[in-house]
Amino acid sequence: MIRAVISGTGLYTPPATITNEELVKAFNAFVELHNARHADDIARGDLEPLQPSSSAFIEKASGIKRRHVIDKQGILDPERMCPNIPDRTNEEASVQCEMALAACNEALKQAGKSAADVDAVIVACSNMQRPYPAISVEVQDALGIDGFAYDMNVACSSATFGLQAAANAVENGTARAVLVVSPEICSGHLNFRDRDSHFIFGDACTAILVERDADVAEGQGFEVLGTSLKTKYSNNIRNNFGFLNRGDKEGINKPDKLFVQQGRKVFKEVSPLVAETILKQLSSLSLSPDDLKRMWLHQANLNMNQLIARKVLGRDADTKEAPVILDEYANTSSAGSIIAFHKHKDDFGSGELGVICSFGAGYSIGSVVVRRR
Ligand code: CO8
Repeated sequence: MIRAVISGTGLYTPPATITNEELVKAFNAFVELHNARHADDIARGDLEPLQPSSSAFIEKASGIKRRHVIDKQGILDPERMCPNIPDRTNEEASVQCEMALAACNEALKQAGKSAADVDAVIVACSNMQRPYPAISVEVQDALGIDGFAYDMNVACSSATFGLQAAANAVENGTARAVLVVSPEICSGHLNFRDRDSHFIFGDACTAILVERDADVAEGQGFEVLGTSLKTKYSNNIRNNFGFLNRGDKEGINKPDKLFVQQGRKVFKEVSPLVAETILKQLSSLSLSPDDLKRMWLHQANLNMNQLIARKVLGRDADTKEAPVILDEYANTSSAGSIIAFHKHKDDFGSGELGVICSFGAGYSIGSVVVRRR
């Protein structure tokens, strides 16, 4: 029987960073401008003044200290509050393709493989720069892979759902090796004028190479023991941006065409679902939580991760057991749990076990149990 193995991972981190203090300064400058422009409406009581943001709140409520972004200047301009990412010609590589290449090349190098060893590319992320041709086919072409590629989107769970698709393809023989790439440009769909969420996201790209066990040297990589996916419909994390927007007279100008969430409800509803999914999966693999050395959890909120880890382990987890990268990266959607895995896996000894688990919009949960070979 063919077993799927994660033989390499890669990460592209945009060089520009924005601290909470910088973000809050820009937001508060926007608030002052907005309130001054609407001073008459506010004085008449027709409009509530916007309230300032605070970096102390952001760090306490989320654990986020800074984020990496594709463009800093546009986000911090109080008159713009959106990244500057100019269109490119059809002959130039797309931004997502460029990020994907950097991450894929690192994953291939880590695995000691080349494009000739790979049959498929899955670009799995929350937002695609364009509908077609698929970003994945562009990446496939740029890498020189003779095979197939497709894009998929399951919001924050895109990478883990992509991992299941890759593991299935390898195990059923439809591909020798698959690259799962998650170029997340979350700043492109974040409403930087919304106090409740302007601090939540950052940009990054991860790549994972999944190969069949026979092609990976003994003792190298992580065997995929099992994948478990769960979805449950909810409007609590929503984005109504889409190809039919031009059919509405307001087009894309309404705030619901950007990321919107009921953060409290998400926290309360998703945390128990995630713990339950992991526990069920461990039980189906005849494993117990004590068998896990590490949980590489989705990186949206530090308090949420601590609660989930406590629910799974029955006690508090330390940062070795549930590593944190959201302080540095913020929420990078589906890339988050993979960044945690990429950065915190090298101390694993043969036979040690861990779980990669994502959760987010949909709701969607993707859990992947792995064992170091
Ligand atoms: N500064 C100061 N005060 C603030 C701010 C701010 N920026 N924002 C809110 N407050 C105030 C509120 O007004 C409120 O005041 P009051 O008590 O007087 O009403 C108080 O602070 C508390 O507000 P909240 O209850 O909203 O604060 P929480 O403690 O719940 O923290 C969080 C808010 C951080 C949003 C938290 O609820 C959270 O992280 N929840 C989980 C969210 C989550 O996991 N989401 C996952 C979604 S991501 C996903 O699936 C990917 C989708 C695709 C991505 C696309 C790219 C954009």
